[in-house]
Amino acid sequence: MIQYSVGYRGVDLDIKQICDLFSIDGQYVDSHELNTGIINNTYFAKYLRDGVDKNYILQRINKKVFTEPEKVMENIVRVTNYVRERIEENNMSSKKFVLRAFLSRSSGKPFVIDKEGEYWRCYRFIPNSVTYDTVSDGKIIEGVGTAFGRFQNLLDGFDANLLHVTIPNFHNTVKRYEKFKSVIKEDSIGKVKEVKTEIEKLLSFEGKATKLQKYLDAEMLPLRVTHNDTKCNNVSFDKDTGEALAVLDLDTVMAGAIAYDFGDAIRFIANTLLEDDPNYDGVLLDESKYEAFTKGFITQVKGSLTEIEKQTMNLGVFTMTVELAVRFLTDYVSGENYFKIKYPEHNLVRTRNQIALAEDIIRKEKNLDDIISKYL
Ligand code: GN1
Ligand code: MG
Repeated sequence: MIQYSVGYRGVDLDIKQICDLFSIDGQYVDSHELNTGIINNTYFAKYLRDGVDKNYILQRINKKVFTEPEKVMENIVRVTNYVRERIEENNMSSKKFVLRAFLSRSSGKPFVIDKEGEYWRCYRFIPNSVTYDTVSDGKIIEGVGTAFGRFQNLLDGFDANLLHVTIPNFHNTVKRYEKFKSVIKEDSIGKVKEVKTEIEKLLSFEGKATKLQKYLDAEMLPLRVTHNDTKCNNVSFDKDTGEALAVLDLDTVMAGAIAYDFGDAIRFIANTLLEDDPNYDGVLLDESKYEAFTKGFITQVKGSLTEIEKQTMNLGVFTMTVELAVRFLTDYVSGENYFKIKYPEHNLVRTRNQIALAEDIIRKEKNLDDIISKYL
C-alpha cells in the first residue's frame, strides 16, 4: 500500500513511481507534498532537463468526491484545449496562461491509475509562478479578478452543455439545503444540540440563498462554463512581474451561473480573515478588496453580461457564502468528512466564520451594489 504519511522519503519514492507513468521528460530530482486544497492531495515534483528546472504538479484525485475521475479529466482536457487555442489566437503564451495535463505513457489518457486503484493526474508547473492563499495587495486581487474574468471570456463560445456533470447539483443551494435538513433530522452522531444557533441562522438565510438557483431553473440566467472554485489560490502569478497567469484547479468546471464564480471568489478573497479563522468577530467583508476584485473581473466580462446577470452578481456573493456554511455544517453534523479537517471542530469553525461573513455581506449590500455599478 502506498504510504502518504511516512515522511519525506516515503512520499519521494512513491511520487517518482507515479511520475514515471506519465510522458514527461527530464530527470526526476525530488518531490514534496503541497498544503493546498481541502479535497485532493497535491505534490510538487522537481525535474531537470539539460540543467534547467522542469517542474510538475501531481495530484491524487479524491475518488470519494469525484466518483468519476475520467469525466473530470475529460472536462479539463476539453476546456484547456479550447482555452489554449484562443490564447494562441491572441498571441499569448500558452505555457503561461493555460494548464497542460500530461498523458499516461501506456494508455495515452490524461491520468494514470496506481496499484491501489487511485487516479493521478499531472500538470506542467508554470515556470516562475506563485499562488497566494491570502492577498492584501490590491493589484494582486485585481489580477485574480482579471484571470477568472479572462477564463470566462475565453470560454464564451464554448457550449457548456458539452461538459459532464462531475458533481451533480454542486452549487444547487436548494439541494444543499435539502441535504442539510435531512442530516439535522437524522442527527446520526448527536451533534445537532451543539449547533442550534447556527442551524437557525442558516435556515433564516434559506429564502435569499436559494433565489439564484430558482432563476437558473426558470432559465432566466444563461448557462455558462463556470470554474466553480474561484479561490484566490487557484490563480497563478508571475513571481517577478506580478502578472496574473493561468487559472488552476479545474476539477469543477461545469455549466453554471457566472455569479457563482464572482461570488465564490469574493467570499474567499474579500474576507478579512481566512475561511477557517476562529476569530469570528474579525470576519468582515473588506470593501476595498471587493472593489479590487470587481474591477478585474467585471472589466473582463461586462461586455457579455445580460441584465439579470448584472443584477444577480452580488446575490452570488451571499449565496456562495451561505452555501459553504451549509456544506461545512452538513459535514460537521453528519460526520461525513467530505472536507479534510485538521481538528474535530474544524468544520464548525468554518461554518461560524462563513455565517459571520454572510451577516456582514447583508449589512454592506447597498455599498456593494454601488461599487459594482461603477464597473458595469
Ligand atoms: C474545496 O479543495 P479545494 O480547495 O479545491 C471545495 C470547494 C470549496 C472549498 C472551500 C470539489 O475546494 O467547493 O469552496 O473547498 N471543492 C469541492 O475551501 O468540493
Ligand atoms: Mg478545488
